[in-house]
Amino acid sequence: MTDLAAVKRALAAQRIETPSWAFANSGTRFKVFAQPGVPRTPQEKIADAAVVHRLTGVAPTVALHIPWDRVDDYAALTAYAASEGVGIGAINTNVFQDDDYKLGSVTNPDPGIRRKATDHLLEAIDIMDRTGSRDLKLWFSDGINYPGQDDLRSRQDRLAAALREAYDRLTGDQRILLEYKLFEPAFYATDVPDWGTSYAHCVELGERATVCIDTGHHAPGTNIEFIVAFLLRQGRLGAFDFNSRFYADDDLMAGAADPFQLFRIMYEIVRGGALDPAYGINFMLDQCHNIEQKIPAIIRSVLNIQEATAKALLVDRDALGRAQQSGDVLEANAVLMDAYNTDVRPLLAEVRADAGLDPDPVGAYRRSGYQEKIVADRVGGTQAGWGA
Ligand code: RM4
Ligand code: MN
Repeated sequence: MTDLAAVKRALAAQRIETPSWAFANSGTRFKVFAQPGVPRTPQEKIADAAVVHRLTGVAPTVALHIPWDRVDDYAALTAYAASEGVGIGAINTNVFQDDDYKLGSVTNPDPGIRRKATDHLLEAIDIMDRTGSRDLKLWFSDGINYPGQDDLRSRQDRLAAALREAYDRLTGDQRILLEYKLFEPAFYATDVPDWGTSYAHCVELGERATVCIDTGHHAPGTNIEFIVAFLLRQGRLGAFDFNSRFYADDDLMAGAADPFQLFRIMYEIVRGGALDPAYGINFMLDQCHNIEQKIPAIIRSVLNIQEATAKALLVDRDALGRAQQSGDVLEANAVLMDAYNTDVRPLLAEVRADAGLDPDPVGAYRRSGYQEKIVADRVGGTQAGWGA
């Protein structure tokens, strides 16, 4: 029997981090469609993130991307965020947009370029010192397009050396989240292509290095919940970049393409006791809203994750365990599907009402007048960085 009060408490305590870049313009490599009212500054991105938090109650931190969110005074930016009711979350590095990085950043054959890329990682840790951020999120676009273009194994050595330098610079509760991605922009071989590579580098580095799973960064058909279960068992799952995909790294709203997959992932999280923020997993969004309005799309993504989580919490684990133990395949599957097929929207509406929130955050956003206000106030919003 599921304890409904406990389910509601877990849902109220859930935390989801929003990405600053999702509030700004983005696009595909074919076109960036500019939207009116998008943020022009890191402060305006933070203000938008604060709106998402005020309406959902579960998104109290916003991740920054450097250099897109570079400012002179990070203490002032952190104070501004606090005044808006949010905190600065993970610091994302960007070693993929400089001409120097054509043949790689930390894995580049040129030691001077490797130095520049590694220095950027260290700069990001300096920023964490000033914002109080715990997480350094590393994603390397490094890889090669043609067999023979560079030595696969030497590139791993160069990667390990740069990671070591960054790792040794961490203090306090700071940690590294090492993200992987199967392909793109490199097409033949990527230097951190999969969770196994990320995991092996994390183990080599030490306990403060954990894997970040971006749900869009796998081959089609990959069983992501297996990766979740495995990494949790090893104590090496540090974070998610949630988004959804139909084909490759589509960066669509979490839960839009495959809500059942999101449920299966969240079930492994609940099963592993890892939903509680105290466990330390950073549940981030990493999305781009190319054609839809950004703030309500981010709110919708948060709600989709909440719905998947509520269903995962509703799984009758005693009944599931009994069915599994007795080898009752159909019953075990039915127990899981019963939870998935529950309409949890009324339950989440109650959780929001209990927290003094509008039960319908997307509707509340539309009624708030905020969209009209930013369209009027903000002229000349910037891109997140793509094509800039
Ligand atoms: C990458 C990766 C990173 C994100 C950038 C914008 O594909 O997912 O997490 O920082 O995109
Ligand atoms: Mn990502």
